Amino acid sequence: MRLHYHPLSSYSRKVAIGIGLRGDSVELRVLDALGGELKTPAFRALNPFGKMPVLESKEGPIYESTSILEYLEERGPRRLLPAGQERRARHFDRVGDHYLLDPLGAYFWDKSDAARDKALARTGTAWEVLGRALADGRKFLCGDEITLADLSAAVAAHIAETEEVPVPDDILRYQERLEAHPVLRASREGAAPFVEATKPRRVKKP
Ligand SMILES: N[C@@H](CCC(=O)N[C@@H](CS)C(=O)NCC(=O)O)C(=O)O
Repeated sequence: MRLHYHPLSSYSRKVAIGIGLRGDSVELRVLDALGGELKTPAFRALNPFGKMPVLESKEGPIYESTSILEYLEERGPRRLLPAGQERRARHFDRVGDHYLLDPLGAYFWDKSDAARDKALARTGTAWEVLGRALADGRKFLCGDEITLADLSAAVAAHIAETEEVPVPDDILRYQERLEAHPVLRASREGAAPFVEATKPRRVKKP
């Protein structure tokens, strides 16, 4: 299997982290995303929506980050959707995608006041929701192990930090617990040079 991804892309990072935690043998292929590869007919044949990541599997291309991870989990071993925790894990995965990664991803590229206001409002509520879910002292959203519930939040906390979007202290402590894991640390380190290099392209749109 081969994952077409980019170390800067938040949804790519979510899937690459999931694969790293699961220990799947998947070749990671870095797309020339900044050079326009997502718009090519060859890439559109893999994902008609032109978005990364995409997993090339023996059953054909699979896109949508959660669908890719569910595909891998269905084939075992169960690692990101532990028995008895599936509903909770899927719920926080949805919260993380819609209210953290999407608004932060938009603000990452478009530094308009509107994009910043939306990112602040959405992430502010999402951090409160996650804070309440962690308030019983659990290490991660589903307990002692990192699961699907935590992946978008982990990537989002890093993007919020790079884009100077406020993150509450309880979430910063959660982020520290997440990034103590070598797979999550490697994801941050892989993204960092691209975050820096793309800064001149990430400006307020006219
Ligand atoms: N819902 C999709 C979102 C994927 C997505 O938005 N990917 C971004 C990179 S993080 C992308 O490919 N953006 C390029 C574009 O929209 O042209 C998923 O979960 O995989």
